Amino acid sequence: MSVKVVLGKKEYFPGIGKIPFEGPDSDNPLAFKYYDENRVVAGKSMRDHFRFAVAYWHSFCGAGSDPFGPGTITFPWDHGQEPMQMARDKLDAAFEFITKLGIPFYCFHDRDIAPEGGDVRESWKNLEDITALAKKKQEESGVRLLWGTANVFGHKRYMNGAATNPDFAVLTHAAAQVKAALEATVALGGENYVFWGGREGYYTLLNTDMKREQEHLGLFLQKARDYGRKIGFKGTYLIEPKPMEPTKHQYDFDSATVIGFLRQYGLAGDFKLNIENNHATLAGHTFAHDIQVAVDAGLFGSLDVNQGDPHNGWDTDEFLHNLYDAVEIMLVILQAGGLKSGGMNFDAKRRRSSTDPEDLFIAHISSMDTLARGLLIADSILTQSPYLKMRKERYSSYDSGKGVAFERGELDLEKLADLAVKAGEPALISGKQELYESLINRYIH
Ligand code: XUL
Ligand code: CO
Repeated sequence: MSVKVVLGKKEYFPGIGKIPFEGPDSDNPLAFKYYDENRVVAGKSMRDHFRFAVAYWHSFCGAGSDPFGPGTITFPWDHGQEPMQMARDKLDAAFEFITKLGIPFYCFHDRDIAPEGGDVRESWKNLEDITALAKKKQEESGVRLLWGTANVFGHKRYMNGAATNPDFAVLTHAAAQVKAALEATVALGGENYVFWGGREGYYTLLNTDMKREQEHLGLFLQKARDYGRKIGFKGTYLIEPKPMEPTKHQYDFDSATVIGFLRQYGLAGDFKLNIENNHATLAGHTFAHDIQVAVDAGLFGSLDVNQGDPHNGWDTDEFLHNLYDAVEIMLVILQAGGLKSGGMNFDAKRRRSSTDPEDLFIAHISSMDTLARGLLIADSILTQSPYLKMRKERYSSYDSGKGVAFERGELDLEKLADLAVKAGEPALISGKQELYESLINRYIH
């Protein structure tokens, strides 16, 4: 793709303007059909419901390489220039893209926005310089930082983990990176800070002291939390569960595992969960399930939105376009009272063969529209259908009589057993799964 220069300013996505809302009858792939940022649904604008964010790494760094071949996508901001100049050009391109799409937030790893230097100090300086530029870009555009994070998994030094590395020297390098990434996040007013456990896990128990590694991870997170608070970070720390890949056994397996870990290490007051669809499905759950688990624990933080391929078992990070999933998660989120300081980060990549610059726009637009439709449908189900009443009635035996006494903790096991003896075999009560499924489909159609 060519770069257009107008009045000395480079345009990296020429020919594509601000993406308009045109409504459901529009045939224009570069327009929103359902995501109308100002439309109020369930008391909030769509903009505030979703708090969408662009993921810097997939959108501006990942050129489509896979184990079988190099990248296929040519980025116009990458033409062999010196690495810091490339980082500055990439920043210009990123803000042009985010602004044209009208997305309010972005997310990054330290190494996405600034290159690793020859040593720790040079890496810190690179990140500080780009952070200063990003701050200006944020002020000019109104785009905000949903979260920052550190890439402590890509460099070869992290091949055996970062905070869980058996070598203490590697752990200190992870600390150096996390320290600087926290500083960048604070400087940019980031609302959250994410820890995805990159290579925190193991391949074989034969060479692994799991207990010691997990204790190191707990300590590391405590120290990172304390430093962030010391430099003025008031936002939420987030852990992003993933069950496998890159390691065979990732320590942050799923929501339930991470909740136990946070409670064990005294982190649940500062940390919440950042839940990703394709990570939940790799763990054998649905996205809605892992979100609900976090909501129920009071630890739901934010979302990485994407979807996996139902026919294979790795992290394909596709843009979410499954309407049924969107409805299911919006049902959970609406009932939980919304995203609060979290958001929906598009941790998704276009396919390796989607090489046109417009494909990056279309991918985001399609996902935003899918989620907007999901919101509208979920809101109708909750406000117009008998769905909530049906589910409540399933539990009505706990709303009166001995059921209430049980819920209050007033019946011991002997009293409960007596009740069974007296009442005899209970009548079968249908779970009505197909009725629920048909109700959801009726509202989708
Ligand atoms: C990897 C993944 C990461 C985190 C941030 O599967 O999801 O990109 O979101 O480190
Ligand atoms: Co993610």
